[in-house]
Amino acid sequence: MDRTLGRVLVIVPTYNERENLPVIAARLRAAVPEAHLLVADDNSPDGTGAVADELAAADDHVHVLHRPAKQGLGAAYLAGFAWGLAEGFDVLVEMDADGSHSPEQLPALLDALAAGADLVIGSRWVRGGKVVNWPASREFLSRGANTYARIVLGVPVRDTTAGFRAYRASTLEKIGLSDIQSEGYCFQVDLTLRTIRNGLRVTEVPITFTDRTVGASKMSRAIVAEALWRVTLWGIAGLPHRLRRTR
Ligand SMILES: Nc1nc2c(ncn2[C@@H]2O[C@H](COP(=O)(O)OP(=O)(O)O)[C@@H](O)[C@H]2O)c(=O)[nH]1
Ligand SMILES: [Mg+2]
Repeated sequence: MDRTLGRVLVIVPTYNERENLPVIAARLRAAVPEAHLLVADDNSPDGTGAVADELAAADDHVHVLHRPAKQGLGAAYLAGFAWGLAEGFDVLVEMDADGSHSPEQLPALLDALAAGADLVIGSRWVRGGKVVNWPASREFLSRGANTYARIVLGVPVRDTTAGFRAYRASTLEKIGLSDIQSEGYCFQVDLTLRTIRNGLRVTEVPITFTDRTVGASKMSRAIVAEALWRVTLWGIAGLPHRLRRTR
């Protein structure tokens, strides 16, 4: 792994991940020992926050952000980014707690960042990318959402909803985080679009995404609905720009 990137912070949002968190934390600490971990917990009823505190007490590379209530993935990441930027981290990574994203594949994402990308997406839908154990309905939803986003937004990215990614701190500073309203998984599309519209470089690296075996998904109809209407509005708002480009 390239060491010129500087200090790396991996942000893991949690809501009811008490059994998964210690496993993913240990895997990350073993796979990329120099990286720090920030758990952003939304006051999980199952006590994930207390589990995170125990991990942090035993390891100076583990930190916890306790948030008051379930406010969605977007809000948890924005709070994590603000914490990491204030602490002076140079790279901010997003990763799920449930084992779907392999910490062992993080070095590949970091290598692509070191090679010149401003945002690296761990992608299921590029050549070499895979999903394991996903029900057909989830694969259909993800493929459909990505195809819709790619066409409506006109971005050349195969997996805009992916949640395993690495940002340079400079990317987050440039795209502006203060006016982000996306709450659910469309947060990922939002940040991809902002990165591209700011003229920054996005690279997709193939990953193997393995569905969780423990705990429950927080995916909901409300999250899908939010993604659909926001992506549609972003597409309409971007139309004048796209038409100018093609003329
Ligand atoms: N802090 C926080 N974490 C969340 C929230 N919603 C989902 N997560 C976390 O985000 C990650 C992805 O969610 P998950 O339910 O696995 O989504 P799926 O893989 O798309 O089914 C997991 O680590 C969840 O615990 C939320 O509202 N707040
Ligand atoms: Mg998951």
